[in-house]
Formats: sequence, structure tokens, C-alpha cells
Amino acid sequence: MIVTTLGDIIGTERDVRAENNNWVSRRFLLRRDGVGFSLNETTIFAGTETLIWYKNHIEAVYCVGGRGEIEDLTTGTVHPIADGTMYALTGHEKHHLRAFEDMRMICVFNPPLTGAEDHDAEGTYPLMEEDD
Ligand code: 9YT
Repeated sequence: MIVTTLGDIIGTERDVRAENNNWVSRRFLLRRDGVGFSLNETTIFAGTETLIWYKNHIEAVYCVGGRGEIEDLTTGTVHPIADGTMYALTGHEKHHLRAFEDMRMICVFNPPLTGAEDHDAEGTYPLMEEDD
């Protein structure tokens, strides 16, 4: 059994801040934990817009606080996000994520993140061969 608190993660290598300062991701479960997916709590900061395109991963996101929207760039559809909204990028949809307030998001990735992934210019995470 793995039992962890947010306080255990803050300030460690599992506490990853985007280079563009749009978000911070606290990575509770990573590939090395061996459960087959990764689990993060991400805060998307108010006033930010982030381009994301997970070509190599499926991500499911459950919002537990704050307000924003996701624009599916494959269709142009904009979906509001608030506490209680879930979205799953089942088609690797390229999207814009906009936060009107700080949004707390619980994020699951398959395949699991390995450690320190940050978005590249396209908003993609590489498929890592080795754990960080
Ligand atoms: C919701 C989302 O995709 N935010 C970007 C960060 C990502 N969830 C992560 O690495 O935790």
C-alpha cells in the first residue's frame, strides 16, 4: 500500500512547476510506483492559457476547485470547467486550457508519467523510456 499526503510531496522532485509558470503538478503516483497509471494534483493558475496536446498519453482530469474552460482545437467546441467537471482526452485532442480562477485538477495519465515531464512547444509530453 502507498499512502502519501500533499505535504509529503511539496518541495520534492515530485513537485513540478511548468517552465511557463502556468501550472504546478504534484505527482502522487509515477511509473516507478508500478500501478500502471500516474496520478497528479495540478493547479492551473488564474489568468493563464495553456496549449496542450498529449499525443503519447490519455489524460483524464477531474476538477475539484476553481473555474475555467477547455477549448477542443479539433472541433472549436468550448466546455466550461468547474468543481465537479471531468474531461478525458480519449482522442488525444489538442486543446487550450484557460483558468479564470486557480483550478485544482486531479489528473490521471496512461501510460504513467515518469517524473519531471513538462510541456514542449506543442504542449506534448515525450514518451519516456527510462524513469527520471
Ligand atoms: C490539466 C493538465 O493537463 N494540466 C497540465 C499538467 C498536467 N496535468 C500534469 O503534468 O500534471
